[in-house]
Amino acid sequence: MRKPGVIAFPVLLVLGAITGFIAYNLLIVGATPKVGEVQSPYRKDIPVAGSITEKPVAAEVDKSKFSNVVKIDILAGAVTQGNPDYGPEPAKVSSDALITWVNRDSAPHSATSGTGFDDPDFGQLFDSGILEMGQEYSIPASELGTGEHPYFCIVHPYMTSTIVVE
Ligand SMILES: [Cu+2]
Repeated sequence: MRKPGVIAFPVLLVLGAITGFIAYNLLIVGATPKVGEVQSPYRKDIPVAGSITEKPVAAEVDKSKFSNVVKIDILAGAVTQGNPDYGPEPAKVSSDALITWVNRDSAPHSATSGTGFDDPDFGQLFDSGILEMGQEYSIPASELGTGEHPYFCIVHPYMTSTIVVE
């Protein structure tokens, strides 16, 4: 009678190789993302030119019609969480004013109405879309209506502020 290991050893070797091959293909090759290929069912393409909200980009506002222009700076360094983001904060404006956000930071930002992505109405009242450094966005305060209007940055949702129309 042969020793039991004479058959069992090569069998175990082959089983080990098969297990290794399957595990490698399943867990390493199969799970490694490929460039330009997204398999997630949650993938949703973001329109590049506009914003993630459906709000159409506002037409150019005729600034000469407004004697009262309130500027809100998106402050340099706002990209870092914890830094001052929008200034002044909150911004108080009268209803005849034109509100203009200017991005003073090197990172792209937005001024988008709502308290954040949890807010089902975010972006409905106003949405600047992505503002690169130096770009600005204006909206007449009369379009917002009186009251407190929270807004945030869709790129960095920790950037939140409020505009108060009186
Ligand atoms: Cu931002």
